[in-house]
Amino acid sequence: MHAFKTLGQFIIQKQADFPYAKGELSRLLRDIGIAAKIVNREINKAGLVDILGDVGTTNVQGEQQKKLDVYANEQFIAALTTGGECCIIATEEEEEIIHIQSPVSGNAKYIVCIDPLDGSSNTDVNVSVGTIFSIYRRKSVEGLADLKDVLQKGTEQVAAGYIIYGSSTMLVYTTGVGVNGFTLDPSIGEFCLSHPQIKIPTTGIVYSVNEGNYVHFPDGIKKYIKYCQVEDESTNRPYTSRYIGSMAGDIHRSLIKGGIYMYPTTASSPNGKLRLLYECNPMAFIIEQAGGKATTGYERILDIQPDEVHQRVPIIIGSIEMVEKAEAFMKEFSPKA
Ligand code: P6P
Repeated sequence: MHAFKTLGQFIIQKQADFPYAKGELSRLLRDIGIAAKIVNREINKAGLVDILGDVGTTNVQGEQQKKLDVYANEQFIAALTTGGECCIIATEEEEEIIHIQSPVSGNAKYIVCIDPLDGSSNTDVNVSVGTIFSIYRRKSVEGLADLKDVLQKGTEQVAAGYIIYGSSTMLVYTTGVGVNGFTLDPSIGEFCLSHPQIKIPTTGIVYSVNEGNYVHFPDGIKKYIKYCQVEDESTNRPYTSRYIGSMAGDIHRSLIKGGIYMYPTTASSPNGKLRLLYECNPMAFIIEQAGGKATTGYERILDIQPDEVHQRVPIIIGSIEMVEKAEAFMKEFSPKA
């Protein structure tokens, strides 16, 4: 019988890291873990029931919503509402922020920004998808929390994490004291500590970018991609290209094996495609906590002051030596105007 530590046991044990913690963040993380298990169950049987395919509606991004998108959004909102620790939710699936008005959450102090099912276009073809979340403490001290409590820099996050629904289902999160990974054991319905204190390798041999957009990339990114492809045994090049079109999957591989993931500006996404609040900031917090780096090519992702909820930014993230090499190419060939 192996001795395992469940997510719940770990959260409670780590609560001691925060002397003033009264358990609210622990309960909030527990609520997210519960919703993740419910979403996981539906994803795992999606091919068997009519939950795939489009619902005929589109989300704020103008993307065709898949039934699983809608389902996942509903489950995380329900869990966070019932749990009573969250006062505002900003979700990719809704234009406006959601104020949680319930007796139990009247004094709730946490804000959750979430992409309930990132990479959902992969659900029809059985490729990994993910949930990405970011947690802030409200700054306002009186009245209802509002938009300014949501538009906080990534450096203000109190926790961030992702769930990856892949060959196994994992929850990876940080509260600013390292990064820990938990694998769902379906036989007991618990996330169990499987990857304690994850550290991202300082370098790697995998670069991850949608090269279909190559012609529209900044010259610095083009030069970096060519650098990755040049033969040089002393630096293990040419690197390998891997891109699955699901941020959680591409970032998770980089975290475990080392590597770099990039979503630069393109013609169709002049500010980049990925959203600052619920994709780039949480992933940047996790990767920095694991010893990596996350930048737009010009500035640290976590230092950006958000202007609006669904703001997009370009991102270069992963092993620190690879990210710094890409930054050097950006500085030389695509200097900031
Ligand atoms: P493209 C999924 O839609 C997503 O937000 C990320 O998960 C993924 O890395 C990226 O967009 C894929 O975008 O334009 O390469 O299909």
